[in-house]
Amino acid sequence: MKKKYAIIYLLLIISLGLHSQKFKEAIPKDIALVPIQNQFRNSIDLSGIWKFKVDSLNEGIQKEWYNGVTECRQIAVPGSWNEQYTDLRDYLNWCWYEKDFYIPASWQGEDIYIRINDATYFAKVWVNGKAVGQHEGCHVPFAFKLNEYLQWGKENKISIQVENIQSPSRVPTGAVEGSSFGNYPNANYDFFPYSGLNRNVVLYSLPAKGHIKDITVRPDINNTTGILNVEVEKNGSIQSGKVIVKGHGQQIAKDIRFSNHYATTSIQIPEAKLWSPDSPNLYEVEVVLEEKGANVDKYSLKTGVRIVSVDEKHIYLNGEEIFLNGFGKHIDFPVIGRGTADPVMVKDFELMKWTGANSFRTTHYPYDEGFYDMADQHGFMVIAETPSVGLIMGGDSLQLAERQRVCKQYLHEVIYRDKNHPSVIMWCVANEPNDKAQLGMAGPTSKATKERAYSLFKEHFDLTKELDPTRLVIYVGPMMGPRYWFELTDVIAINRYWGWYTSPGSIENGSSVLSSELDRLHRKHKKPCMVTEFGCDTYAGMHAEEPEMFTEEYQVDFIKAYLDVAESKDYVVGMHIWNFADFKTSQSIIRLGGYNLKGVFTRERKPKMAAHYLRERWFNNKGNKK
Ligand code: BDP
Repeated sequence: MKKKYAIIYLLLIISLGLHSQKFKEAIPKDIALVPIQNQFRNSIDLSGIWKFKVDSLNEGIQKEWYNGVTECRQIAVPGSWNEQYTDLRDYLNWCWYEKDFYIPASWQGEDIYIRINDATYFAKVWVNGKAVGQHEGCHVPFAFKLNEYLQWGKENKISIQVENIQSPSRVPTGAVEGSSFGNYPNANYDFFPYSGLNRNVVLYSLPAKGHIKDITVRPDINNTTGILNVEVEKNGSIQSGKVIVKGHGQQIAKDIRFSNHYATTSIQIPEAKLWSPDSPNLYEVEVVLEEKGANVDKYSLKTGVRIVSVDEKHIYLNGEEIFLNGFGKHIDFPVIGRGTADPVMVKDFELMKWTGANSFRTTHYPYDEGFYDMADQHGFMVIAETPSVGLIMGGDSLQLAERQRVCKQYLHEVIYRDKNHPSVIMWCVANEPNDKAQLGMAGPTSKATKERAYSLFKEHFDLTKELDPTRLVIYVGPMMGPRYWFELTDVIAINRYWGWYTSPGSIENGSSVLSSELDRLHRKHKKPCMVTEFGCDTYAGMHAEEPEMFTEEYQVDFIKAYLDVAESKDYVVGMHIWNFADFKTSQSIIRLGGYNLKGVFTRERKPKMAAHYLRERWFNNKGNKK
């Protein structure tokens, strides 16, 4: 009998051994430059219909599905699986994606990479049945070099296994015991946990001889001269190159020489055309690698000359006071879920402009790169947020350490990817973090827990400033949340719903609480303040003679009262309405039909009365408080 068990055990070990594969961790630096096409670089977008198979028992690896899935469904990439299949609406467990592709013969001899722009939340990647790598995290790209896995002149197969299981050790956090949300699926955040390949997957080639890995452009201004401080990182043995800045009738070139793969230069642009919301002037920065007089690689990006600064009461762009009128948003649309859809993005910019907004926050995760390009071109100021939403800075030490690791990874990914966009004026390291000793716990936090939370949270700010000393850094504080963290921020940013979640029905009461709270915060911290979220659920088409909760009239009056408070205070620097449009979230008793209805537009982008009100108030008075 014993012998029988020993044999079974041995067979189990052997079979596990056979299936144990080594997955490289994705390297954040590999996503620093978005793939482009020019005479040295190529790319192929793998968007389209992929094979798709649900793996609720997580048996795919053991059954070697990486060699090809059978009896599968079809799925569109980009797009969230939860919206494409009825039975998968609330499904967050493992799924497999598979696509066959050819590499053009002309790419032979180049370095070939794959960039997966969003595999939420945890993904493993195989090419031709061989384990390539893995990545943890939502709504951020990752890339792997593929050369050793590819076959030339034959079909290749990419397989991606993805899951979005909610867990207390992940960011954002889910399945938190005792969480006040009481929602399904059990996410510790208020938007639907849309899963899978939400953005496109791109194959791209880079010159194998040596290529540009990263370009960091830091702008400055000296009187009328614009300065672009450029740092280039490359790989390979090439030692020299050029940086050329083009735009507005000027072309300025400088030679660069590399030492330890890095080169820096500073380009002066006389009479520079600065970037601002009114005049979103852009310059092209082209970097060329050269060897023996011949070009080996070239990369161009668009950026702007502008500086951001802050004092006790104001934020300045190029030395001029600015006021942020705008929204918190979501990437959310029927059928597409959190998937990238260019027509929706274009429409959203059109509608934001229609209201007269000049800014938005990428709540509550980084958006597709296209958003930042559009913002650069249309003069929107962006508060770029990481996926660290509803972050819990206390609780079990192991889980806390895991979350801290992922938060830092996000900061690298987000800053490497988005650092050259002039539209990004602030980084937001976290939305509504808290310092609870236990997950989901209410009540006071002990001194020791607070101290631990403070020093860990400070690391987020230190890292952000180290990676990018040129932008403002904030976190967004919740109602009744810890206030001692405001010491760390450049601007006090708060989300407030007085008159909605508290004193319901009384806008007057709510706005007067807001007014005195803002005064207290400013008196204590001597920093400019911004309300990064305020709003109320509004059922489109519901009306009342006198404002009443959920009616369009209540939303207009609520927004008006909050904007009036802001207008009366010279240290308030921005008001972002929650939310631009209605969006899908987990089911709960406070979310009718699984929707958060705080949009000033419906989910289909039809205006509520509040959208018209904002247009009246903002459009004719661009950039002003009124
Ligand atoms: C805020 C959160 C946001 C929610 C909003 C709300 O930052 O994600 O959707 O509350 O309750 O606290 O509508």
